[in-house]
Amino acid sequence: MMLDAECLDETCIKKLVNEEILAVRIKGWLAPPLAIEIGDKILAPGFEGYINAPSIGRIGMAFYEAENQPLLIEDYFERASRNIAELRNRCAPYSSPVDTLRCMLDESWPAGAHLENLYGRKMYVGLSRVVKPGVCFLAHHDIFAKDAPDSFQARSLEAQIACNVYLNMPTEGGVLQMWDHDISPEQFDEMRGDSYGIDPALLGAPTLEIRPEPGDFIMFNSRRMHSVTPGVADPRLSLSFFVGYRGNASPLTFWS
Ligand SMILES: O=C(O)CCC(=O)C(=O)O
Ligand SMILES: [Fe+2]
Repeated sequence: MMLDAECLDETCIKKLVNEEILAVRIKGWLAPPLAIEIGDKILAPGFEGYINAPSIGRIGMAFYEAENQPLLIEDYFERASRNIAELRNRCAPYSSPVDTLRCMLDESWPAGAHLENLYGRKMYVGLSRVVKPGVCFLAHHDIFAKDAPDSFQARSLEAQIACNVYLNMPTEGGVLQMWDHDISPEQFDEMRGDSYGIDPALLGAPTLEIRPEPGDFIMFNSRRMHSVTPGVADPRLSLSFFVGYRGNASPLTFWS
């Protein structure tokens, strides 16, 4: 169900998109002390809460926060390039781990990899997410076509992979949980009501549990249900984006 890999390569991406595995972990992708140092630099100037999940902090804006509302979508695109530069600046003099991963995806995938575009505009990539101690990141799935239902670009994805670099972790908890069984978008929307997610207890025992460590890089099938257990004492900081797959001959794309 989970593969421990040495590096990001074509084989592990294919196993994920073919649903042979739920997740791939590259342990110590960044040296833990470097991950923590970059994490401190990212947090130092402060951050805001999600529009639709205020107990979870973030730097940058995720496309799914726009919830298909035209003014928020405009806001998202208008801030995209500034938000990309913001992460770069916060990481300096180190390179942004997201920039490095963008290069590695392009280098490892034969057809290349590039920034996703939607409605003819470049998307944002490189969201920093902060989950405070005691907060449960509710169970949900991430499906691009649900966030942009009128877009051919979004509907043409054959698979969607969530990518996370973990920079800081709570002393306990903060476990990524995943479920193998599918919940249809309609069924999930009915269960969640106005909330972005559902109580993980409603899903029964998770198929896979991973407690990331600072420096780990994890990719998983974002169309399957997943959640994060509450942490103790320290905030859980990760850099997060999605990778879209449209067949072996097409470039991968990335966005947050
Ligand atoms: O922080 C995590 O471990 C997973 C976050 C998540 O929901 C995602 O990347 O889609
Ligand atoms: Fe998610």
